[in-house]
Amino acid sequence: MPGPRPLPATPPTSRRTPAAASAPPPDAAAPRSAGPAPRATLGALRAAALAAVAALAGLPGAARAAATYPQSTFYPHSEVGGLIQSLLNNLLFWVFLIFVVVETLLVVAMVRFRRRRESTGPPEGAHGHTGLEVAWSLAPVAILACIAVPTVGTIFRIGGPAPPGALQVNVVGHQWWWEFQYPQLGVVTANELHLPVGRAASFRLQTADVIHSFWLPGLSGKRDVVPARTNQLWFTPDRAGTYRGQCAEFCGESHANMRMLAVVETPQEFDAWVRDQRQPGPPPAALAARGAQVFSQSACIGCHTIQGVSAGVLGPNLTHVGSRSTLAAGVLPNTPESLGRWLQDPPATKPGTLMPNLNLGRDQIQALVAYLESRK
Ligand code: HEC
Ligand SMILES: [Cu+2]
Repeated sequence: MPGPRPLPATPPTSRRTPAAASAPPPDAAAPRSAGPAPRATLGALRAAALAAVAALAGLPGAARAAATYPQSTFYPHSEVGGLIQSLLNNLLFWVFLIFVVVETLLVVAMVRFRRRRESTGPPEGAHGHTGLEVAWSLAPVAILACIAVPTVGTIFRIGGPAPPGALQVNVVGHQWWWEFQYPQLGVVTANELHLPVGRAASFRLQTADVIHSFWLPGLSGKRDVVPARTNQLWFTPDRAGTYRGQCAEFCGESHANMRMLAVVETPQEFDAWVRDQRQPGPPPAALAARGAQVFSQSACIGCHTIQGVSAGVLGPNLTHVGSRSTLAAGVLPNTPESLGRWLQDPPATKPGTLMPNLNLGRDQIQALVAYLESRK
């Protein structure tokens, strides 16, 4: 922005030192000039307007750059995400319009009614202008209506019941991981949600402990998961892909380590995944068989379910842990090395985790890794 400039069109008024302002103007009786703003002021205004337009023109570029960020809400891939996005665009339009009108009036008032050399005393006020008063009472009503109607409409559309035939998913937030149950399919998994593209998914959101918030920014808005309450959320993913999400409500030490993935896939891929998840898992062989033995003789069984082996519910269901792409809610990639690291000392990897260090020996860990990784 250019700095203040002298106003060459009316040189005497350009320097308003306190002395000049207090000096009695020679033509004090002359009516206050309301002529066009001096040319230099208009030039400065034009430059400022151009700068503002250039900055705004940069916004879509910034939004495009956001597409490379995996947790951007700006490129939604569900109809619910799209509704929220168009509401945002709608509100941004009104907000921008209000900004332009208000700033224009402000600048016009500043230029047109500025103190002039010839002016004396305080400026004249305009009192009791009924037209103006009605206008500035009605304008906010109109603006609020423009904002409220689409907002409330969107709230009702996305807060209503899921479309018929939706896939039911029960989400349970835990410190610090997500449990996903598919009651219609008899599948329970953790941290990695699978959804078929084009079919509505209806979520029942509950928590096992404190308040969490379920958020998959690329697919929909947030929904809190509140103790002793069941919240609802639904959306229909419209593009296959892997979407990242995470807890969006501070829930303790490892809140930032409470991530999830939503794998949106074709109905055939989804059905294949469900088929695999419903299998009891392969019989363990060789080293894995030794791992199975360690597992069923350790504290693991008190906290973890493996179908046909144990029924603990404090930690994630491990029946098909080998099929997931991450461990400990997105903290580690699911590789034998990082699984070994996890089993050796969970709290060292994930501060505060409710899985304790069980002081396993090296060969126990090796056997457990072979066993768990074989559980695809
Ligand atoms: C006191 C309960 C408890 C015990 C005992 C326990 N775990 Fe865990 N386990 C947890 C919890 C809770 C998590 C979730 C950690 C997180 O992500 O914050 C977990 C996570 C895991 C994971 C990662 C799963 C995933 O999908 O992210 C594996 C693997 C695992 N445990 C294996 C074991 C094995 C093997 C044993 C026995 C040697 C064991 N656990 C004993 C509570 C327990
Ligand atoms: Cu959290």
